[in-house]
Amino acid sequence: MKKPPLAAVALAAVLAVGASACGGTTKSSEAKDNGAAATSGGKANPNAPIKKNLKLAFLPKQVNNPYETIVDNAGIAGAKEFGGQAKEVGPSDASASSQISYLNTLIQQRQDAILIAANDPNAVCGPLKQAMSRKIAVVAYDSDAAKECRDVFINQASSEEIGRSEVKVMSDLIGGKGKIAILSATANATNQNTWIGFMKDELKKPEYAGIKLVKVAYGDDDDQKSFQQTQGLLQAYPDLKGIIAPTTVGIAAAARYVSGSKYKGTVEVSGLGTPDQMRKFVKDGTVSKFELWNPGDLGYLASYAAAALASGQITGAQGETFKAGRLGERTIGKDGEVILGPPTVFDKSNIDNFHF
Ligand code: RAM
Repeated sequence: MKKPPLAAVALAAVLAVGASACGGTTKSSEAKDNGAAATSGGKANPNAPIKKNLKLAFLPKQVNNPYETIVDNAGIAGAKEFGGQAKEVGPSDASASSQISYLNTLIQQRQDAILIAANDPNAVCGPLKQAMSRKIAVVAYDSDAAKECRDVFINQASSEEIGRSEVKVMSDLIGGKGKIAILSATANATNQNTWIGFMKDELKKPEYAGIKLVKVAYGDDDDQKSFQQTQGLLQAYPDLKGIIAPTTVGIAAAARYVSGSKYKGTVEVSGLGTPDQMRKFVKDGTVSKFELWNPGDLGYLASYAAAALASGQITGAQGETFKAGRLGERTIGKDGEVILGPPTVFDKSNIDNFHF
């Protein structure tokens, strides 16, 4: 897999948005000071060695999502580097209630760390707090749990940057004018809802006055439902100019629908996708540009953060640092958030350089 430094730098320059972390979905150090569920319960010891044979469990939004598979497989491979044993368990639908039963089992199994991409920030809180009270490290990755219910959140990129840049990309594609819709994942997904919040805020800027967001639809990160939702959007709004799908499942389904319909060439599809799923739609002209980060690096970073927490090197407080293997030293930011790095924009000029 190639690294994307140039594209990433270019995007960061184009965006010129603050790299500050988003509000609302992350943890405050005050919560920890209040005794709210700190895993170690004590002070961080940055020199503590990584414990041997740590048991890590990844609980993705759903297991049959190619994106989550890349993330978790890389996390599992990363754990081998420090002698840990990691596994992935999870539901086939992206629902919070399905995740709860997995959480209960993982707590009974006395995992050293649970890593979760939360399908709802609050619905999974009860079992996550229970896990932390039993000294199980809790790492949210990809989609955050409420900040008092996890030790750290490994965010793929600045949520603000993701949301604002998706509007900017779409605006460029449609010449700053016309109706657009968002095809999201599930209605309660923390990550998509945070990004959509920033998209709506970005759309308030005068340069986007010609763009009207007509609908936010939900495909539940289910391929068929996302395909049908795309069809429904285009039936309801035949003059739609663009669809932003901030989900790898949604964008692939939307692109597949548009590529086989009369809307190909008139409706732009953009958002977040994996290069392997989107390549054919870039090559057939349905999709011009979309974004993503390196999902493997996200899982790898989450694994190292889990090991650092479970070994007492960090507690999740702002300013603590830990070593994340090939990704180098990382620092915990405000509200327990660790940011992987800026996203990359893919188009026909660079897509063949990326294989994930
Ligand atoms: C889907 C999931 C995931 C999100 C990506 C971009 O695979 O919704 O949570 O981060 O899209």
